[in-house]
Amino acid sequence: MRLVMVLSVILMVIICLSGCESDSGGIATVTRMWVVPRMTSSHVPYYLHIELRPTDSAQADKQYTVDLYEQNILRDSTKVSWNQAELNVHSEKVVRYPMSEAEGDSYLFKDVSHIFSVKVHSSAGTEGGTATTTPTPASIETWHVDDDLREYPEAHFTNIQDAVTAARLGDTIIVHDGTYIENVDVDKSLSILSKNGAEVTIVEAVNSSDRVFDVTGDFVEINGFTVRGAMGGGYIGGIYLDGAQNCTVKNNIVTNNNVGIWLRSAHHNQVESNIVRSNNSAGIMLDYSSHNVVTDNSVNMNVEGIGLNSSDDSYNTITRNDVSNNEIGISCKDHSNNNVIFLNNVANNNMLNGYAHEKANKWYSPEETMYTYNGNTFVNYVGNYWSDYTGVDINGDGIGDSPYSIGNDEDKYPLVQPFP
Ligand SMILES: [Ca+2]
Ligand SMILES: [Ca+2]
Ligand SMILES: [Ca+2]
Repeated sequence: MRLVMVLSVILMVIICLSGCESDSGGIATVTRMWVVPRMTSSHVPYYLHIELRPTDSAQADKQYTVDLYEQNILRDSTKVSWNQAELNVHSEKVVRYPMSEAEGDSYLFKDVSHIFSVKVHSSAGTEGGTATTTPTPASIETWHVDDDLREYPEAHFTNIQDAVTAARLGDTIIVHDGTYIENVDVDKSLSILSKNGAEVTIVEAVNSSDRVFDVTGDFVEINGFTVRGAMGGGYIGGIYLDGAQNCTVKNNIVTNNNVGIWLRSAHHNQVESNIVRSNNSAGIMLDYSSHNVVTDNSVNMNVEGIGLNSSDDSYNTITRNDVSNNEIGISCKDHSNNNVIFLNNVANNNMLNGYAHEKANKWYSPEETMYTYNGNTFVNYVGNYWSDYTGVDINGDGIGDSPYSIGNDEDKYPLVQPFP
């Protein structure tokens, strides 16, 4: 008897699912399905969001159940309803289901439509049957921006902010060659990418007292722009991550701002392969920010090259950067601790190559590493190259035999040649 029941349940599901495929007369269609990343204010790290558009079969003010299936197995349910005004314009509604952090991570920005499906139905039995629908969700959308509509005449917008406003979480914005005079506020997870790189895609502050890119959303990527003209004092930077997490700032040329790239209370971000030069104060500044990676940047001709500035800057990794011809190269001010700073080339900075307020950071690799020097292979910790290091390397392993002094701290393994 029990076996029969189980079988019939399975059969019902199968019937539903096969029926779903062909049923176009359901209550609602799924127009979109996406995973929303961690919001700092939320207790649940991720939600699966599903956008539903009512069909003509939907009735006003009736509560419908939305069953979520994950790979054809019922996982969760929630409710949705529309009033008559909403039905008149087929107004979309978003329902959402909590996900674990691990799930959210693996589904984020992926096409989840082949994993999840939904069934929208009225309360069982009372409405003369169940209407169902299977999603044909739109994939993540790509928006095109072109300032003069020359490179991309079909572009959706001529400025970046309008695209950011129109886009939904997880969308991609492609910015074509041009000069964009604007200040862009990015408050949601988006990839904002130039089509052809920073040399030909310029974003310049229209209001020099505002940031060029002001990022408050998590999981934002800003890739391939010249960013300039945020010259005002105070908390003004070319690219400013304000409490943002898991963002990527990559392949940009950041120049002629107050601070070039500024992370404030921003964690787990990647700042990579940017050219940061000729900014009025710091090139790259980390402020109350932890677990960020700053790597492969060229940081030149700023007042301070890379600055870790305030308390609670910790567990950041600063590596493989060229930091030269600034007034001060790399500085760790008070209460910046547990940062790891290694394999940087710090050269020809006018006042100081390095400064540390206290002995609280590692100015060498977290682990011993294998490297070759003059054709020989060695295993050791590796520090940074400092152009004004005066020590000697008697044993010829490429590492100075005495520490390099950095304010109140030191690099115990200074490199005697720049890192290639
Ligand atoms: Ca253009
Ligand atoms: Ca702004
Ligand atoms: Ca040595």
